[in-house]
Amino acid sequence: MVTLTVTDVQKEKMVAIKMPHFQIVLLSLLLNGVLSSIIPENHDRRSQVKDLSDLEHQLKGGHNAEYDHEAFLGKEKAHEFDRLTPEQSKQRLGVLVDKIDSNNDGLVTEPEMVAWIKYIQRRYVTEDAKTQWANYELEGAASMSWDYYMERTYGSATDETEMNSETKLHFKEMKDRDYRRFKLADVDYDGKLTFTEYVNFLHPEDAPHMREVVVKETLDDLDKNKDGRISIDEYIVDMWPDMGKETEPEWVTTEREHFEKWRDLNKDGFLDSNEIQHWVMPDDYDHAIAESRHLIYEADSSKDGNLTKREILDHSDLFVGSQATDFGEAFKYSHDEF
Ligand SMILES: [Ca+2]
Ligand SMILES: [Ca+2]
Ligand SMILES: [Ca+2]
Ligand SMILES: [Ca+2]
Repeated sequence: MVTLTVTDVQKEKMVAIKMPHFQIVLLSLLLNGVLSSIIPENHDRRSQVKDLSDLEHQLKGGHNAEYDHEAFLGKEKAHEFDRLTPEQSKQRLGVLVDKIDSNNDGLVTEPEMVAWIKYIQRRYVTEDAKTQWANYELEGAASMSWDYYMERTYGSATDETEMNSETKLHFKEMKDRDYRRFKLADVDYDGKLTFTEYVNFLHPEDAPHMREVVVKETLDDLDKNKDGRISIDEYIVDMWPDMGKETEPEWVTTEREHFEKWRDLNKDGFLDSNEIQHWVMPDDYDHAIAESRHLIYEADSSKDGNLTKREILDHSDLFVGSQATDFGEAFKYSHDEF
């Protein structure tokens, strides 16, 4: 077994598809040597989710193209499609359509699209956890203990005696946050995470029993004045750090309206835990339905509520994107990977 230093492990994680907040922060600590800024946790997730939970908003066409591609293809495959020529891209999209049309009647219906999007989501989460599990050199291992996790994540390379007190404090916060997640993920209370438990540790947003930790972490990140709720300014500054320094762009004004209209359900001007949960983790099934309806609505030229392969290929930009600018990686890709 190759012994890696913690720094090497952390560097490997840079290429991982998705990293929990603490790893990103740890990287910036290790690489910069100073704690310059904290990267907002899972900001991409929240910004994706917020668009998706607004079905009405989506149907009006106010959607995020990148999100559509990721929902339809999976995060990793979405980027691979970006590297294909338009012809290659359409050819592979056609192969996908045959898979999505599970009863082979030539029409992709809403339930077929919903099943596909749920499958893609699940696959992404599992693949991501497999990559991380391998980074921890746990292939074949039954479980990971807390001590092993701590050693491999924070390790001895991070000599706390050399840290200033602010850095030390942030390390403590990161470890506390990990411990909270770890305990909640460890459903059989044996102090170790099986791979299945680890999947939920890494992607708590997909596991109902982990929801409270996602709400808590979101609140911790955004609630700057620590009054236990998120004000509209705390909400806005998280996505637009230049708040107060520049003239407000239109998308920020739109976000303010979203906060008032969709997020602050009881209209008291703040987001409480319940409202945060509704925001960052709307029901998974609703999610897949909303995205499916959006895709069908946009591509359904004949307006019969279903999609033919022709309709999907005619709207390939919607499903897989269109910028084939970098062909360098295209030929590494195996054609039967889907
Ligand atoms: Ca069908
Ligand atoms: Ca366990
Ligand atoms: Ca607050
Ligand atoms: Ca409220």
